[in-house]
Amino acid sequence: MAPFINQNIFHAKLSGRFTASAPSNLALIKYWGKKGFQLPSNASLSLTLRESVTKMQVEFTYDANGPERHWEFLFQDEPNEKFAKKILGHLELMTVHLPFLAKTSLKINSSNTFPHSAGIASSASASGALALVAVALGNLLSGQKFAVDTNLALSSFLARLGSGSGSRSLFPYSSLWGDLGGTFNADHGVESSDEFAVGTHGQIPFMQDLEDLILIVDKGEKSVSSRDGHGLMEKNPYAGIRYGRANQKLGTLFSALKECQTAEDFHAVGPMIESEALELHALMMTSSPPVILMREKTLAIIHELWNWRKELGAPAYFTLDAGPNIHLLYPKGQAASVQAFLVRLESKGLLPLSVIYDGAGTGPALSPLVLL
Ligand code: 2P0
Repeated sequence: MAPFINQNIFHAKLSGRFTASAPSNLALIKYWGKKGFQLPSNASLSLTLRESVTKMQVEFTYDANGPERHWEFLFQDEPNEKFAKKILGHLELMTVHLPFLAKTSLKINSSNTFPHSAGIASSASASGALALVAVALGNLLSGQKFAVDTNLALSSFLARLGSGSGSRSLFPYSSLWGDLGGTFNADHGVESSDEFAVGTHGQIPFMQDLEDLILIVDKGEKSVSSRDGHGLMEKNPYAGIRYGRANQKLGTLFSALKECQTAEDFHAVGPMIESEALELHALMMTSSPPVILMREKTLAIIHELWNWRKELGAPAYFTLDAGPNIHLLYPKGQAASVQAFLVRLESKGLLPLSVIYDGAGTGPALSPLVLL
């Protein structure tokens, strides 16, 4: 696919500012294990979040004949070494495909709408926002005008270089990343690819109606980074079974989601989502060294959810990311019932530390260019 942007840059010097925002996303079928460079060992399917968003303001000066480019990163107006390392590393990787970046000085100021400690993937939203700006800048400097879908595919490709899950942060409501082969593509009218993610709202519009109540049970730093977690899959004894099985599960879930129309229909897909979350954690537990990211409270809340569902039949199911916090997924219209669940948790001494009301979102946004 790369290099995909025409490198005929028409400007000798240009300064301006782009502001982009990109959401985080929540995988229903998980990306856990890589091959090659930032390619997934299996396909993943995600919900694009609405409230958990990275906003990035990027001031740029492209100067074909200027001095060395200078890149500067601030997180919420302050220097942040850890985030800067990630973002600047991502820019280096993008420069391979977008050589104009080597002559572009950048001042990036990034902020998140969600607390870092919430365990929501800020690397996904940040890499999505940065890639969006990089593509917009390339188009501006080269005068290329791609169709919207092409711009998103390019952005997704570039986001992937910074964070695999970031490739899925650029599409409304739902996204699929990973090559599932010709039969899946033909059956569902999707061009699935390892190189970039695609939007799947047209195929599975039901995802638009999903809400995600995030129950924060622990605010500590993760004991294993995602990058190290992916690495652990290389020697996981179940890796061979996992990748084919994950793709198969994705196909089954995708077909079932296509059939969903009413809130009650969520019962047909919820169990698959829960079992996939537990499978992700089972993979961590069977890695060497083993990793346990769930806390006592995570398990207690899961058991309480199961009891509650048995009694009341509410269409609410959990998933987990690579962390201890619970994402309670339910179709719109179930808010009162979910509130009752929180009251029930309180009565059992299981109230989470905090909650975030999130849900399906429309995806990224790019503000018009401001020339400086
Ligand atoms: C996912 N996770 O599909 C899975 C589920 C965490 C649990 O993708 O190394 O931060 O940057 O490509 O994307 C986390 O992995 O890893 C992740 P990198 P990333 O959302």
